[in-house]
Amino acid sequence: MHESWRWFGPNDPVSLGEIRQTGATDIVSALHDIPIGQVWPRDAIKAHKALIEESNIEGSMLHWTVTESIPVHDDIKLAAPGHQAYVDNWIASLENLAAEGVRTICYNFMPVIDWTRTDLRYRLPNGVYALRFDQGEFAAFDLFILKRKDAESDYTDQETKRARSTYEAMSPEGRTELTKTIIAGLPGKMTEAYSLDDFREALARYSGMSHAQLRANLAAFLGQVLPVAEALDVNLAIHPDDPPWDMFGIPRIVCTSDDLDALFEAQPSPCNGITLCVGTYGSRPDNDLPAMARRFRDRIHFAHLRGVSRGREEPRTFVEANHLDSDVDMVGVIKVLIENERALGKEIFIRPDHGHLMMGDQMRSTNPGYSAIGRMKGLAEIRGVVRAISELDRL
Ligand code: DNO
Repeated sequence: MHESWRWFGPNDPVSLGEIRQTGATDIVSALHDIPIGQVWPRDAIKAHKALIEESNIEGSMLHWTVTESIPVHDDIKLAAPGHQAYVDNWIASLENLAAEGVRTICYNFMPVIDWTRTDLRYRLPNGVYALRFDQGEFAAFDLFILKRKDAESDYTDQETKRARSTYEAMSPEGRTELTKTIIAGLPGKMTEAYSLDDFREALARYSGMSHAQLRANLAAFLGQVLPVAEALDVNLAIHPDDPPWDMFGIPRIVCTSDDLDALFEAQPSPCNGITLCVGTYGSRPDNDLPAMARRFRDRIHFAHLRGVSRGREEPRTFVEANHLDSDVDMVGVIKVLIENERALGKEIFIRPDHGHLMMGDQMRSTNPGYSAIGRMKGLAEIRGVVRAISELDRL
């Protein structure tokens, strides 16, 4: 297993020097400054790579091996007129990355918004802060702040009633903060930041879009990308929709095992792979993570290791838990990933996903979910599990 670490580039408060200290060997990164839909020029990729490798010394080498993510322009997801230019650009970026040796590419196909939370500083009893998604707050935003047309039909009467009380109990600052958290998006997102009006417009473009149509648009996109990926030995790794269910009345199509079956049926190429984001898939009680790790064995090129604790009454509400103490059987997942590697004779990239905000990191600014110490704790715990399983098997 290659231990990787996400680095947002020179503006990331967590420096390459700190990453080096965690013992990670591989860097997951992207050219975040390039506008969505534009080509990543080979020179810029080369320079980014050089920056990562510049202070390498024997015994401490970092390499950029995984791209997370090349954003997919919404026009591609909509198959809007003129979207072919964006597909061509996406393929050109892939070719330029491959030419520089970056051959694992994470991406997602979430309409309008990327990963979403409602609370970026949820205090746990031991004093750390975690990311949280609260379905009631989300509904309050959708119904009473965004006032989305026809939103009522997506909620039961009881949910609407609860959302109204949640909304009424929120201070004006709280409402503004929630709005910003949802529509401005989080670091690492692959969609635009919106104003409330732009957001309504972006959603409206999808009105009437069915799951089948969105799936067909993904398959058509991949139909053009995969032959190039095959020729260049590039592995694509689609990231699931986070949270993994429909939001704002528009379809999300990478949420479950069945969704993945449909994806591979539409495009069987071996380069059509996935990012097993354990935390995202694990946000649904009907996703059995060790079973998925086994089932999609030869499709998993990259894994995000983290887990959530789901609400007892409302399972769509979740808080990001300690890496080994969530609702997901993390040890079971890691065991399967190790078995997969042995069976296939190849190593995958894993990274600790999201960490709690803790200790000294509480005194500085870091990107939500992307603290240094919390992620290092996650990585250290995962590393321990990997080592223990690998050694025990040998005894
Ligand atoms: C959040 C991440 C996402 C992810 C993109 C992948 O922490 O999982 O930003 O990188 O959705 O395309």
